[in-house]
Amino acid sequence: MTDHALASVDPKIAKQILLEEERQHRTLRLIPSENYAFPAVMEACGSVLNNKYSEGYAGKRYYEGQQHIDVVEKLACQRLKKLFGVDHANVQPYSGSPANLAVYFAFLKPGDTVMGLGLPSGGHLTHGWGVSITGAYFNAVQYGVRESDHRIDFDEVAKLAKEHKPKLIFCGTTAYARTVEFDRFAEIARDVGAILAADIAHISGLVAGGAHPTPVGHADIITSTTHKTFRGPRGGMIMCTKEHKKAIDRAVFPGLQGGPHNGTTAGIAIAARLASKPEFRTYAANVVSNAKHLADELMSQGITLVTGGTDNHLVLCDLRSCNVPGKVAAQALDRAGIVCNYNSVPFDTRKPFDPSGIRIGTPALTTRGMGKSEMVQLARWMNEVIRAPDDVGVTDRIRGEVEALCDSFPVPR
Ligand code: DSN
Repeated sequence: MTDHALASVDPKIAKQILLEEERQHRTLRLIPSENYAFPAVMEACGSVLNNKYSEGYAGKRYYEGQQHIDVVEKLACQRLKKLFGVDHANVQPYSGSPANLAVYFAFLKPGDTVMGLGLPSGGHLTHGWGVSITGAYFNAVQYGVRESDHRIDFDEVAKLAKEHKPKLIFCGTTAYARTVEFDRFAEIARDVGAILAADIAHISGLVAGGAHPTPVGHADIITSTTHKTFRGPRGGMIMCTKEHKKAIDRAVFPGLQGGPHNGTTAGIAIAARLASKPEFRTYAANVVSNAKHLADELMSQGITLVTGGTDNHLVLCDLRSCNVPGKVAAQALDRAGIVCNYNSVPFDTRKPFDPSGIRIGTPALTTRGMGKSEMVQLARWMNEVIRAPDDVGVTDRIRGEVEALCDSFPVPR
């Protein structure tokens, strides 16, 4: 075998990977959908499994040479079934959006009605938002959050469901700091005969680790990415009850995709194994307690939080009372080594590309082993930067302090 080290084959790309590795080490990663994958997952993703085509499912492939891939895929499915307590798991979706598209393809025809949480209320593009194919090809009805407390308005969900009779209801969020009440969604879906799909992309690690109620027993279909709180590879998965197994499998392949990404499949299997360990339950609980500590300290610094706190891994800051647009704050924080994303807040009057809030979360910092005192310190740094986003002295000083903290909490390798 010839060992062509990346640095000699493509020094430009090698350099950027090295710099990115350094950036990930020297900054505080607060984007709630990001994390550090388990090192064993990274190893599997870069393995020879990349080189194999495997269209079909274990035991029924369109290519020979599946002796090892079949074992890997079966292990991934078995482990997910056990971990989440579901009848069936499909690990082939390339990521969360294709997983959700497969659900549409399994149950809806173009023009059929789907209901989902609107993007400005913390939903996802693929839950029927207008600019997504799901809003363009289906009759999408969007529910929202209450203006008074920014929590999901179940009266509105029930009313819209009765009025529009959707075939499919999506629940699940990308910018919502509160527990998703799957039981209440299930009751509404049952009343109107809709399929309920729970998109747990953000919280699948919390669900697996017992830090968020499970949708199992409430939702017919569960979709997720595998790289967020779950700490697996960039990928997707769909879990479902027995009755929907065939429809889901067909929708993924041959409906939507060709060959699965086998390195990713192995990564999902590894993440599922690691997520079943007691340490992962501790991790999931710590993600939530860290988010609460961060939220509490931000509020005591005078920063307004949407819904006034958090139940999960995520905190949505409304910066209108600080008179700083979300993007200005996010860019200043980035200069200080604190990486988050600007985000709309419910009923935002600013545009999505220049909104009023920032979205932060604790999955990655918790993976690095940070706890309460680091969260308190972080909230204080954030407050200083948000109050003086143009003050280079402040951002430079905090950047140095952030780097010192990062050195004490190395990223998993
Ligand atoms: N990109 C994901 C997030 O950041 O929440 C959703 O797709």
